[in-house]
Amino acid sequence: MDRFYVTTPIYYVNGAPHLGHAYTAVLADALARHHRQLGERVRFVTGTDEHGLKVQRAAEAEGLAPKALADKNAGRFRELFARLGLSNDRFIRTTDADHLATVEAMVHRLIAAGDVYLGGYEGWYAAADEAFYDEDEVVDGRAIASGASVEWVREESFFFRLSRYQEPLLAWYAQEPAVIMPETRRNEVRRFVEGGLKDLSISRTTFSWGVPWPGDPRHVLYVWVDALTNYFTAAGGFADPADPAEAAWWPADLHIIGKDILRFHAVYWPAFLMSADLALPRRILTHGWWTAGGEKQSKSKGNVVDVDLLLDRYQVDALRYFMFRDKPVAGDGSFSETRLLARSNAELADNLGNLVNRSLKMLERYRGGIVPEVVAGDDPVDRALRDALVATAATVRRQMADCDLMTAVTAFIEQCSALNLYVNDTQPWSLAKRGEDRRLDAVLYHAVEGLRHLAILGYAFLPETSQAILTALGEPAGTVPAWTDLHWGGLPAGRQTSAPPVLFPKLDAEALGLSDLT
Ligand code: ME8
Repeated sequence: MDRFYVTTPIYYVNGAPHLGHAYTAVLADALARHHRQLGERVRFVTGTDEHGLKVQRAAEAEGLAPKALADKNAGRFRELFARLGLSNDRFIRTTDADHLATVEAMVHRLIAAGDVYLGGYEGWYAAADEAFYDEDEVVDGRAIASGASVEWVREESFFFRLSRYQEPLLAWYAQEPAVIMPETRRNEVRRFVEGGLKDLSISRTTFSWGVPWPGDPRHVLYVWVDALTNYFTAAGGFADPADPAEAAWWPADLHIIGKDILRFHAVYWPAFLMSADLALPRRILTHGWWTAGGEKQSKSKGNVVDVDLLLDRYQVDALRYFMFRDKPVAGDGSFSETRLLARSNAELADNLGNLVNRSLKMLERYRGGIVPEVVAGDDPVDRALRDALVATAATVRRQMADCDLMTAVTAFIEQCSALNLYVNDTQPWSLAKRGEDRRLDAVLYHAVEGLRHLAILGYAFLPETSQAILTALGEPAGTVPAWTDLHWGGLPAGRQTSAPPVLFPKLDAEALGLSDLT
């Protein structure tokens, strides 16, 4: 594959972003960066979902027009994503003009396919989820799946003939078993579809904050049709003859979503695409939740972690690293700042940071910071280090292809430990004392060339750190370190390196007042 189009969900603008939003965004960013390293053309899109009842109500509660609330909160998402170092190519908002045009064209396609009819909807609706629920999905006024409170709605509505797509969807799941990841989620979706699909209400008449139904402005489009279509808009939409290159981004290679919105992405979205005669996404990665007190962190539960606060305390790379390292992608994980602090100190400051510091300092002390001549040296310790670096690169590559960031980042940090051990074992300071110059050259070379490898391997997870290491090694700054540069001997002899950067200052739990945090 020579291209990679990756998306995050677009986030509701009813409130401020929190750790859960940051997580999906950073996952997508790491995969986008990795694919850029592989030399692929990459498009990475994130953004905000701005229409619907939930946003309209939040705006009313704040005494703002919905668009004003959307502007305010879209700005907060943008700012946070900049702080997190996201490398997205576009931040799409569903109020963007090109999106509105694409949505309208999409609805016309569904109509042209004979998949839309006017009817009456009566049933449960949860504004918090912007979802319709069946009787058996509701208990005591709440949706069982999400806990959101439901209300009974009864109104005229346009329907999408979702029932027509039961068989085509089942055929797609069977033909492309790897599309929905992980497998447990695929099975969940398949069982849901096997249970039968009812036609879906795709318009509302009882509020106004939405895309007007083409040709019938009494209706606004159901927000999920509008929202899901963002992925297609951001791929260029219906081939714009002025810019055919843009449209070439469809289909998406990877949609990354939380498990709360699986049904929308693995059932409704492919059905809309089939109806519109558009290609289906190649993969849908479903991740688990960051929890607090055993529950999903969510704005409505008021149990969210403030990412800005964390970023005031920790390096952005420490937070990114922690989110990959501490929770498997597919599973849930309870967030603990104590653990974030412990990992930042032990794994990043003491392990990686110390390794960079001591290696460059020794090179400075013993060789004036100049990279020594490459010594072929078949010392078994050297060979073992080189072999380990090759193996780690293969592991990271494979795990990133499987979207298993926890295993990938763990292999990376274990490689940092291994390089630290190499320095401990070879004892450059003793070699210097004994005047074993050739051996010292070999060892120093292995240490700093090892650092170069680590900077390339860690770029997807720790982009700022990776750049700082490469800069200290005199490598070109600001460019994406290519995966093909992972070959031994890339660091040229005679290169002047600079003083080690301070990567991860040691943090003190008491000074941070950590006792009253999770
Ligand atoms: O659902 N842990 O938007 P949303 C991990 N607008 N991830 C979490 C999380 C948590 N506790 N909480 C939220 C919507 N997320 C729709 C999407 S897409 C066409 C429309 C992440 O603001 C996770 O990715 O409720 C989840 O799917 C997304 O935020 C939902 O964000």
